[in-house]
Amino acid sequence: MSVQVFIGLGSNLDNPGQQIRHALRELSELESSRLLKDSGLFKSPPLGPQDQPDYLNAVALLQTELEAESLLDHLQAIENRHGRVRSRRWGERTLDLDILLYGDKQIHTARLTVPHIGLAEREFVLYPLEKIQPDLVVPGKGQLKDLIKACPRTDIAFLGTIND
Ligand code: ROI
Repeated sequence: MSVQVFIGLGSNLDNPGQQIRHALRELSELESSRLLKDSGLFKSPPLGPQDQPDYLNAVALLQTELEAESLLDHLQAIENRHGRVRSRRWGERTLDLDILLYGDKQIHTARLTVPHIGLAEREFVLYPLEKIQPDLVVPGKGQLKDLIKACPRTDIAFLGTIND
């Protein structure tokens, strides 16, 4: 059975725009999956240590037949191909791919928490989600519009559409 999945993309190292463009292409090539939409590109100040570059963020909407944990394996393989190394907690990264929402499921396993932890407090997730689906309801958390109203303001900026 196929399910609609929202995936968060973030990068602040090694040409972040290209990291995100390439990652979107790789998402579009995943087995048993189809890339339906992306949010376009957003720029935001780092959440976490401030002595790191600003982030570029986007959200992708994927239709997939992959199970959540199998999708996670694929996302981690893409991150690794992008040279992802974990330096410090909440530190800089070449590419971060997070399963934000997996259909209307709430998942709590050792590897995976869905909806993604922190989703409701992160403008760099909420605004891109709004670009794709303004009337979204986040399982267990309510209307996206209400989450946005309650979210602390940052300097997030929409940079425009993502071209290949
Ligand atoms: N901060 C921003 N602005 N964007 C991110 O994608 C992001 N990702 C992270 C941490 C380090 C928490 N900060 C971030 O993982």
